[in-house]
Amino acid sequence: MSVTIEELRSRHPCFALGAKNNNGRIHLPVSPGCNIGCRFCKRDINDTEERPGVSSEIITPDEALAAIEKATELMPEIQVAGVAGPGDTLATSYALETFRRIKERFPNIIKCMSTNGLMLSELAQEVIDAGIDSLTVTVNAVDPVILAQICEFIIWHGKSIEGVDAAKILIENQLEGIRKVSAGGVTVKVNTVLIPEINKDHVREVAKTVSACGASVYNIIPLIPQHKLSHCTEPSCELLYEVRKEAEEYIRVFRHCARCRADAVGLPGGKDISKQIYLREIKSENTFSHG
Ligand code: CLF
Ligand code: SF4
Repeated sequence: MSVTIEELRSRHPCFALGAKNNNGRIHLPVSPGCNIGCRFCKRDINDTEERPGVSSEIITPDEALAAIEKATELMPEIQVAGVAGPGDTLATSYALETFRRIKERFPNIIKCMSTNGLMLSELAQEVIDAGIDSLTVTVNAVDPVILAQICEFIIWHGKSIEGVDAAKILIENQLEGIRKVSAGGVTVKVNTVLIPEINKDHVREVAKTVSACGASVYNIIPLIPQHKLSHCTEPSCELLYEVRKEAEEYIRVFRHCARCRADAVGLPGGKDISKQIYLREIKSENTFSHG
């Protein structure tokens, strides 16, 4: 049984819908590869896929369990174990394997996973069976023409697809996946990266659509302009306030996002003990879209 949204609100730092609840999370960087190409993300997907030797940047499921043990001893406020990258959690099998083992070994830890959702519809039952309590899906647009400006390509069953065709497949799988896992009792949060030049007038539509599919919490993350979207601007506080207000007509909005790294350990936006837990800092770019 997944934990209820009420319990998440009091124990999970990313589901505190009013004031912060001062609980912590450990991110387990077990997921190396990705299967889509977001234009704001600097990871070189093909390099990653062709060189599985990049494992020095990630940890194994065994190391993940040891990391939880150590982190919860050092910092009892840590209530949540999350996998948020550095790649996509459903592009490889490591995240689900890690969660199945956490379920056995640490039954009280909240299991949180975040994904781009490309594989979510196909793997929905496995996500439910792994005992995921909270799942975040990053949905940057529900209109393929808008999404094609944000996501360059997808790797779909071994085939690279680009543009609007890719965006259509991604949106279909995200929404169908959200429907299936929410029906299976998993609490779903949706993240949208707010890109003023591309999706600021579309946030309302995303909030309305994902809410109708079963998502219960929404998080709007300001773009960090980089890579192929370095010409775009970082949203102002006023714009962020406005779009949150629009989204709130349809879904509850989370406001304390700290745009965490995939190896963060501690309180989001507060004390971080990742250097005491992980020997190497992972060499990934900012994974803010994955929270
Ligand atoms: Fe991590 Fe994300 Fe789970 Fe939180 S982060 S996988 S839901 S435990 Fe939280 Fe960090 Fe924002 Fe994410 S503050 S980037 S929303
Ligand atoms: Fe993949 Fe996440 Fe980067 Fe997008 S932001 S390309 S989903 S790793």
